[in-house]
Amino acid sequence: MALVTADTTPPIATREHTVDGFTREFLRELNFGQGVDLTRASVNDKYLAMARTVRHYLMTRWIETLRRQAELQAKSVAYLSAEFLLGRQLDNALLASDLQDIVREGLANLGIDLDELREAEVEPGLGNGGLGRLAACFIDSLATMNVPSIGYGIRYEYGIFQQTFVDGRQVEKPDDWLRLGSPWEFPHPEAAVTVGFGGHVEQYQADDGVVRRRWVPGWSVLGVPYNYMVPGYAKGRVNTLRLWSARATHAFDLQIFNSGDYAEAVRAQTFAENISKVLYPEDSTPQGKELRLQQQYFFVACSIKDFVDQVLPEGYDLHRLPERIVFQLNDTHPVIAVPELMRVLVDEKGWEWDEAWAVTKQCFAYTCHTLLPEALEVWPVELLGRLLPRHLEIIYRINDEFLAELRETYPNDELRVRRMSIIAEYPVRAVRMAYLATVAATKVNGVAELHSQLLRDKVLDDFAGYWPDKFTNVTNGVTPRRFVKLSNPGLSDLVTEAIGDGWVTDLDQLSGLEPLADDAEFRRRFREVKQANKRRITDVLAARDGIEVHPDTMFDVMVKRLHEYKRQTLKLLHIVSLYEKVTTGKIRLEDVTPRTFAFGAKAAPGYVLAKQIIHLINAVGSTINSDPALEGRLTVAFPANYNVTLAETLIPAADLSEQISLAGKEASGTGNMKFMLNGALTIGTDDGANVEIRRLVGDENFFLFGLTEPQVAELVDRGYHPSAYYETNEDLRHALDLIASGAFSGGDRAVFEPVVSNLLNEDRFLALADFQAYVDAQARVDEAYADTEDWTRRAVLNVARGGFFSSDRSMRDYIDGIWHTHPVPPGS
Ligand code: GL2
Repeated sequence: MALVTADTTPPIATREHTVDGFTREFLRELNFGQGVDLTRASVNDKYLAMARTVRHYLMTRWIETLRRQAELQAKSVAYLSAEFLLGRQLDNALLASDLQDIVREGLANLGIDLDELREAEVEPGLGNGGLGRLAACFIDSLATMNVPSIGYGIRYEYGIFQQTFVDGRQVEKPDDWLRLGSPWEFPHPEAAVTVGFGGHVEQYQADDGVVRRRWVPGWSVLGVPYNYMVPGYAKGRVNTLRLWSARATHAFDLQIFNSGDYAEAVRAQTFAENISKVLYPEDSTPQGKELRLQQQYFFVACSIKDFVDQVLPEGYDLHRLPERIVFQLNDTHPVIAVPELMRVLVDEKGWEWDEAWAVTKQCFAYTCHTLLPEALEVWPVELLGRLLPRHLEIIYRINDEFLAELRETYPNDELRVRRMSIIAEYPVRAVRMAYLATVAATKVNGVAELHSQLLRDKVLDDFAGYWPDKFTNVTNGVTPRRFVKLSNPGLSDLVTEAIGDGWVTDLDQLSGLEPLADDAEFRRRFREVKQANKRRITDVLAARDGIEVHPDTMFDVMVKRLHEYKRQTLKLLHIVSLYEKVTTGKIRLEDVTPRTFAFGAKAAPGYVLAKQIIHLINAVGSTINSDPALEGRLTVAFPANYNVTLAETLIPAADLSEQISLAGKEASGTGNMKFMLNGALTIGTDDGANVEIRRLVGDENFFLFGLTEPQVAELVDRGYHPSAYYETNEDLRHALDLIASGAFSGGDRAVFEPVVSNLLNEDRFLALADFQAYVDAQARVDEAYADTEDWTRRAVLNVARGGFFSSDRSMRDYIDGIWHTHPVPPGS
């Protein structure tokens, strides 16, 4: 690698890419970094030393990437996201540095098992679910594709809570992910920035004689950046993820401390540091908490300041900002960045409003990730004005001008104008962040075709009517590096042997597997891989959770956050119904396809019904699992604390992927894509990206069921009465009655009464309406599974036709349709 590209550039130290070279570096880190010798080193010492050694091997590329970027000032993407659900870092770093074999051998020579050290890594759970994991996939793809980009987010001290089960009930524990050290981050306290809050706005006469307004914050905090490497696969760029940590501007008040009031002395410090203390655990249904708005403003203010003052060269003409950056707003969480950039340009740089708005409007693009009305963030004016008074003024002015523009276009339609106002008047006066984002953004995108269509037709229909060209779709994707190459080495090897390894960066090449679906020998080997993956998860579940499963059963898997709209209850009703029929002799056990029903799901701690559903799944599971007659036939496996690490072993083992949300509610889903790429067949509704999965894989290779979105809308309009389904469907009635009878709660009928009565009386997401269709689809699954060869053929076709769901393709769509950036390889 050419390290010196200009005479004036000093060389960057490199590492010898050999077993001996690695071993030397590793021992050096252990001795000089950890301060221990090999004989006394703990597993954590060895893990930390190895992690640091591995990151050294990526350092040249990182420094080179940063240097080139500073030199070229190529247009970049700043991905603003309150969540980055990274998962473990080590494997990805080993892959990106091409060190896997070297490290394994080098460690083995020292008597160390790489796998033991891999297990020591605590994953950074800085996200709730799909939205956060998507951000992590996107930055992986951007680095691999050599696109200049930076991720900006929050370094939560506590990530998504650790879930445990006590008597089947969810109990949350703080996720102290930093406690054993965090070798992947690079703190830069010297680059801290100050962020203000509260206070008031004042008028003053500027030097040029013009009367201006400025914000006088009441208090402020420091944002300390922590940099993470984002290494692209195979010699790609090493981009940066910059996460902000809040610190107090003053450690504590010495005078108060001296007077003996210790708690009071550190109060301000505690208050400031609370901002980045913990990730809010609500997925898709945010609560309008003040601290959450503080978090949002904190990280976007830090990021904009960082970009303008640090990343851009000194004296950069901000009128040209859109040539240099696009801020991608990952959902509404970072939307306060819009008035913040306006404030910087107007108040701090002294620009005219129109000038600033013209530039600001070109710098943002907005991705919406939801269809649930309760997930569209709205901030009461009272709260926003108290915390960010100047921003509220700016939002009002943006809105005033926008409404004036609308009145010109729709002079006789005041109703429409009010509907489109950024400020809602009811039930309290509040700022609609999705509307603000839509007004400011160059493009607004949904995350799957159906979702983008529903955004245009329903959620943001007035805006789509006004700005038809602003709206677009980018279907989500997942990184094949983490979710195939690393998590499913057996399948990766088989695929590479068949079609070469180009698929890792060009997933469309998987289509080369298509003819092999008809090759009996390939199918046999494909099945062997699946079987080995089932054995692997069987071992993991036994060791991790003490759960016994049988690798010879069909693995039927539903892993995602617990939410009513995702309808875990639908799957549960199917299981209960099956159990009821077997135990009452309505069907013979020999006729039941042996299945392992696997669940993984966290419920937001304040979401009472979701937690009751978790309890019910566990209760049904323990009844079924302790029935000796069902041993090896029906098993329910619900490991606690589903996270990225568990996903990486569970998904490759799945035969059947459950994607059963009510049509029109799941924006996209990304788990559905991971299952497909790992050779599971989907049972699913016509929702989110399922629609595209089914179109690509073909109807015959997908188990479709349930109401379509228009049918749902029609049924709800007509008036939905869940009890009618209970009354007319005998199987459903028996299943619900069994739960209500206390059969799964030691005879106590009260325990699950709320779940049952919610389904019977409310059932917001129409589980009962789709029950029969779901059960029928499951019967088709059984039938198909019985033909092993044909099932494998379909599974191979799922892999072969899944290339579209690479996050590399998503990135290409964003680049072509929204960002208009260009790749810049590190050494170019
Ligand atoms: C989500 C959607 O619910 C999910 O369907 C989508 O795949 C992801 C990523 O686009 O975004 N929206 C959301 O708030 N969360 C999601 O997972 N948490």
